[in-house]
Amino acid sequence: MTTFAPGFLWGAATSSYQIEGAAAEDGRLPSIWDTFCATPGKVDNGDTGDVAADHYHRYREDVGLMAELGLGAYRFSIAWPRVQPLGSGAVNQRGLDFYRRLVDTLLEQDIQPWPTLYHWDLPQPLEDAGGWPERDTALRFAEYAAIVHEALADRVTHWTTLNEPWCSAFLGYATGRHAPGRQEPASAIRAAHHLLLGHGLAIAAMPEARVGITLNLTHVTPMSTAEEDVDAARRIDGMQNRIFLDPVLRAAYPQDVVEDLAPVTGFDHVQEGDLKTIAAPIDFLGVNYYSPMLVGHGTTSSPSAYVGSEHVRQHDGGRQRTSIGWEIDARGLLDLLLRLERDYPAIPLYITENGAAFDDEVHDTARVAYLDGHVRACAEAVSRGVPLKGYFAWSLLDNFEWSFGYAQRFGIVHVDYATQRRTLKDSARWYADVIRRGGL
Ligand code: PNW
Repeated sequence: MTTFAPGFLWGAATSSYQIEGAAAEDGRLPSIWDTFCATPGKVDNGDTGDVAADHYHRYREDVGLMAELGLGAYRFSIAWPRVQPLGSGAVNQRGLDFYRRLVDTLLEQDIQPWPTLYHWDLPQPLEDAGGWPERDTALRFAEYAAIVHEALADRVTHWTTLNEPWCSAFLGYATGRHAPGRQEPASAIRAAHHLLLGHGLAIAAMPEARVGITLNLTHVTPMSTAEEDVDAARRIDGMQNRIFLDPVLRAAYPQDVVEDLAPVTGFDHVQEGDLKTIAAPIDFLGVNYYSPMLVGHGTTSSPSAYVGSEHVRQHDGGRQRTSIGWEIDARGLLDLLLRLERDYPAIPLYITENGAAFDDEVHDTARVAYLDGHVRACAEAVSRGVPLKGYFAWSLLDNFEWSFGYAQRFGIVHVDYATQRRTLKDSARWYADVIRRGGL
């Protein structure tokens, strides 16, 4: 049997726009995702988050499910456009009240609330003013963080500033696959910086909070030992992992990344003191891992998410894929965790997302196998000295999977969107068992 230390934290994760619905209720105004979904051709099937899993009205039932599974923690995100509908200025108490009710309901069940302040729902007026490529957005984010922190600091201990700034910056402003759907490579680099700056300023605005940031990191391997393939892997590692890890944990952008980006930007948007702000001490690093990357020299479909490294091609590793098309490789998670401990030692790590999209309604054997393999990789990492403190499955519920709409299902709990009926999948029962036994 593979067991984890008694304090190991077992959780599940969701995000506001993906589950809440109630898009126009209690004073919430549009975010960039409402606008994006309303733009024809952006989201499969024309799906939107207007109703989603209706969690805004069903949160009590959903917390009940969490209790049934024995979750120690629940990672969710707070919708900025509920709390500050215009992105600045007036605070909407009804929006804050929803999160107070949710947090209280979690605490009644002894489930630790793990809020994330930003999981991609930027208030539309801030995008109208230029969005993340503008420095002012970082200042607005810190103001919003202070508001939420003040409202919930008495009941929340662990705070996450951002979820996956890579997606916000590079899918939002380079490929345009995510909201706001812009295709401006140089803006994406500015967006990445202002997201990081927002993270640092938010920490300063939340005195005495235990804080972290969640990054979507991966293990990158070159196709061959040929110099140009090895260089391709270095570049992708730079643009996926180190461009966020180094500023946060080493107070500097990686020199090779700065050089690769020289044709795109001179980094003149970086002001004196920014890196010091960004490198404010954090208490944990959240790691979202789904799939590894095998890369080589070549060309990608343009526009690439890897700004400045367009001559890189992703290769097929020959492994099984989930329904969303991502290759399954738990070894990649182990390699990633070992690498983080080697290159960025001592920072406590949490897997804040890991999971798989499959179609099976309830008897989701493939998802059980995916989760089992990845939880085993976590155990192996811990046994090899990685300071991994917890694991959150993505996702508690089937939900709005961004540009794929409702077609891709990541939940361990099935949602029938016609009736909003929740049904535990086999993976949820398997997970409850893992939690109860403290291992596999
Ligand atoms: C993450 N990509 O998103 C998010 O944090 C979740 O909201 C999401 O549901 C989950 O992973 C599954 O997709 C990603 O294209 C979306 O590389 C897209 C990518 C990566 C992560």
